[in-house]
Amino acid sequence: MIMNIEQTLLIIKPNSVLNNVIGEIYSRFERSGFRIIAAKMLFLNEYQVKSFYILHKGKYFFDDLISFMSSGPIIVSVLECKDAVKRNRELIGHTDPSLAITGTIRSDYSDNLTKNAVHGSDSIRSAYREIKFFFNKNEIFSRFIK
Ligand code: 3AN
Repeated sequence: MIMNIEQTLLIIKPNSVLNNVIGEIYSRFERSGFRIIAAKMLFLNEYQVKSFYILHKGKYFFDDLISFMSSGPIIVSVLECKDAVKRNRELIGHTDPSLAITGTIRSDYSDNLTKNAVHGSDSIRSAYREIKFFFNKNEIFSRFIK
């Protein structure tokens, strides 16, 4: 096994699907050396979104987040490369698009703080849980990890 190769979850959120920038977002990852090793389009119901975002339950933005994420189709993907978790977060940028560095995905494609274009796993542990939440092992096609 090659060291430091990681897998992480990317969600292209409903506003990005609506704004027709799925390909542009994928291109940024491909150009940066990520491989897309799993992908599907889903339209989650509130129950499913709540269970994905369970750790945010009780926060003031929880209800808005749930209704937004269940408002339209999303794309869920597994991305793979060296240090994928950290590099995914770097390309995505700050949660609040007004604080995101110019050239990051959230700076370029967010509509506001809730509709902030994409989600990326925030740690190796979250990536493991989030990938498992959406994908079976036989739906993931690693180029590196057996
Ligand atoms: P990130 O996605 O950068 O890891 P989290 O996990 O803290 O951020 O938040 C999950 C999602 O909840 C964000 N992507 C955003 O859509 C929404 N969110 C986070 N913080 C706020 C906030 N202060 N106000 C409104 N929505 C928020």
